[in-house]
Amino acid sequence: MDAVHTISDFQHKIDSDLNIEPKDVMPDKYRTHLIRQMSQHAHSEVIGMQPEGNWITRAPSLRAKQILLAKIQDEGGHGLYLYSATETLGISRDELIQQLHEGKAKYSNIFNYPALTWADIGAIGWLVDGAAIVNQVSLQRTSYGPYARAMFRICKEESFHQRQGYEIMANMMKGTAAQREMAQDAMNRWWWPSLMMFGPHDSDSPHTGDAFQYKIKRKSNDELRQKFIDKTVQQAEVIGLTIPDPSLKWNEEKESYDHGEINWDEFKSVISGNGPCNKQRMDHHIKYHQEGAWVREAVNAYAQRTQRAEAN
Ligand code: BYC
Repeated sequence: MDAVHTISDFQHKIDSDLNIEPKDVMPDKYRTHLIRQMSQHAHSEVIGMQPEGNWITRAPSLRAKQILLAKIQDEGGHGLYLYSATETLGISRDELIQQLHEGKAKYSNIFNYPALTWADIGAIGWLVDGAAIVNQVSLQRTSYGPYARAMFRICKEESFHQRQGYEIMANMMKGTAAQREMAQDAMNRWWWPSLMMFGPHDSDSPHTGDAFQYKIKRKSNDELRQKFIDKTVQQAEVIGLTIPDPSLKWNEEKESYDHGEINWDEFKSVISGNGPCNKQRMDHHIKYHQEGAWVREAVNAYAQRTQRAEAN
């Protein structure tokens, strides 16, 4: 189908499972929903570099350091694709960053927890990237073309990240008693916040209705969370880690795991700015954004000079 010129063309494209593209006419509600979700996604990728960046100088081997550096660089790249994709909706990168700094835009709850030990780097790669993949594979079928296409590339890189985290955890579980204890401690601290990454239960999720109507979401928060739990419990068992949930139990009938209740008070507190590292993450971002102003000015000046030279 050619470019969309009317709202009824838009609906026809949505109904036919075709991607909406930047120049298509779209309802304001669709545009603002996407700007909110995609910018939060971009901010999460970039803020997510901080807990891991903290370990680059302390990685236990040169190999581990190289892999971690490459992973963190990938996350920065994901942020850039997502900011560019969001800009196609008619908002500038400056405005998006300003919304983040003013607390008007959120980023994932998970990056407000500290990475205390090397095992936390394993847990982040395995659980956090693992949860992100489950969510993002489903977003490969989201209705907005630039977002869906960004997801394809991001998912390929995230699979590598998930494996690097699992490898760290598997190696630690083959190590000394102290290493095994460290891995289990990281598992205990990261498990529940990872489940919170999928957002509130469907019954408490205000955006899910519109997200399904516009085919922005293809699977609900609870469906994706369940998928992640079912796949991850088995991976934990293989390397001898215990999931810190006494209520976790295989349900024959549902062919999936029943799990304990998530602490939604903690989730609400963290996403409202009161998690253990919210202030630290934001202060860090603001400081380096301000210090980088001269780079942005130089890039703009160079682009203007090149444009002038080409025009002459
Ligand atoms: N954290 O109606 P709901 C990565 C908010 S980074 C914070 O269910 P929706 C990585 C939600 O925004 C990958 N806030 O919302 C990077 C809303 O508040 P607002 C990150 C959350 O949008 C570096 C309210 O709660 N992935 O992998 O339908 C290193 C009600 O929620 C969260 C993405 O960003 C949360 N977890 O569904 C390592 C995925 N959950 O906006 C790894 C893209 C909910 O009204 N995003 N809230 O103020 C999505 O798929 C959806 O936005 C969500 C939430 C499933 C997260």
